[in-house]
Amino acid sequence: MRWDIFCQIVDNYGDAGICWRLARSLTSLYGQEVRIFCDDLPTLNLLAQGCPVEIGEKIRTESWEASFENARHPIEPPDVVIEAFGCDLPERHLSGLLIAPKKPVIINLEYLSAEPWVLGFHAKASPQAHGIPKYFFFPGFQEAAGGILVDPIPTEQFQAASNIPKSLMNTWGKLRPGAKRISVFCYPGFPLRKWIEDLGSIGEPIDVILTHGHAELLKMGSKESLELAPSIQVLSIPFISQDDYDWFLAQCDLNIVRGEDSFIRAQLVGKPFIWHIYPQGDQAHQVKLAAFLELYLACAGAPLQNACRNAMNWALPHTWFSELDGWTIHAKAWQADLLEKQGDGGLAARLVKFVS
Ligand code: TRH
Repeated sequence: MRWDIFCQIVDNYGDAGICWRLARSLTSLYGQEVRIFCDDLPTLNLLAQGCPVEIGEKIRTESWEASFENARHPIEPPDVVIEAFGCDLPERHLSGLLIAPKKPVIINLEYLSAEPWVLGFHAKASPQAHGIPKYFFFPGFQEAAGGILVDPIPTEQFQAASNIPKSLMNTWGKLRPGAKRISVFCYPGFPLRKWIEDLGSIGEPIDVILTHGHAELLKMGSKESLELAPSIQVLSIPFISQDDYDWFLAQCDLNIVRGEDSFIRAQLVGKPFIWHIYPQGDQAHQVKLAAFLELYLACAGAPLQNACRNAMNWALPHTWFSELDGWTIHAKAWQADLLEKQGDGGLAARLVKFVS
C-alpha cells in the first residue's frame, strides 16, 4: 500500500522521531511504500540521517507544501493517510483526495498513553463531513490498544558493550571503569544542576552523560561551573543517530528520557529510567505519568515502588538510589513482558492489519 504520513513538528525531535520510526518499520518490515510530508524538513532529516542507507532510501521525505501537488495529480492517491499526533491535513491536499478515483483511509494517530480510557476510543470511526473514512488509532501498552513502536528491537548482540559506535568513541574513552552511568535527555525547567550535584551525596563513582544541548542548560564552562563531588564526572555527547542512541541507552545504568520515543526506547533496552514527561499546562501529564506507573509498577514490591516514584519526582538520590539493582531486575522483566505483548509487531504491524 501507499502511505502518506503528515508530520507537523510542535517542538523538539519527537514528532519527527516517531514518524521516521514508523516509516522505517512500514517500509523495511512490511514492504509498504511511504512518503512523509513534514513542515520542518531539517529536523526530519536530522532524525533520518543516521538510519541505515538501505532502509532510509526507501522512504520519501517531502516538504509540507509538496503535498499540495496532490490536488493537481489525483491519479496517484495514497491508500492510507496518517495525521501524526492529530495534525490537520492541508486543505489543498484534502481537496485532491476528494476528487481522487479511489478514497484512502485517514488515520488520526494519537499520542501514547497508558490511561485506561484509551482502550474505549482506539480504532473507533471519526466520521467527517467530507465522507472520507477516518479512524482514531491510539498507541498503548495494553493488548487492546494500538501498540507501541518496537522496531528495531535492540537485540543482545546489538547491545554488546564492544559495539561502540563511531559517534561515541571519544566519550567512551573517558568513562571510568566501575562507575555507574546515567544518561540525561530531559526538558529545560527541571533543576538539572542541583540534581547532578546531589548525586555526590551517594559517594559512589557516577559518570553523568549529557545528550546534545544539555551542557548549555547547565551553563557548563561558564563562571558558575558545577560544584561536583570528586565521585561525579559529567561528560557530553553530540546528537547521535536513533540507533546509536539505543546502544547508548543500553550501556547506562539509569536513563533520563523525555518525549514519547526516548521513553519507549528506554523501556526496550531493559534499564531503569526516569521519565521526564512532556509538561502540559493543565497538568494532564501528571495523570499520564500516574497511569503509566500503575502499569509499570503493578508487580513491584513496596520499596521499589517508593524508589521509582521518588526518582520520577526528582527526589533526593538517597531516597531511590539504593534500589537501583532491584530496579534493574524489574526493568528486564518489564522489557520481556513488553516484547511478549508486542510480539505481533506492535504499532506498525497493528496499523497494517487494521488498514488491511
Ligand atoms: O524531543 P522530544 O522531547 O520530542 C517530543 C516533542 O516535544 C513533541 O512536541 C511531543 O509531542 C513529543 O515529544 C511527545 O522527545 P522524544 O519523543 O523522546 O524524541 C526524541 C527523538 O530524538 C527520539 O527519536 C530519539 C532521538 N534522538 C536521537 O536520535 N539522537 C540523540 O542524540 C537524542 C538525544 C535523541
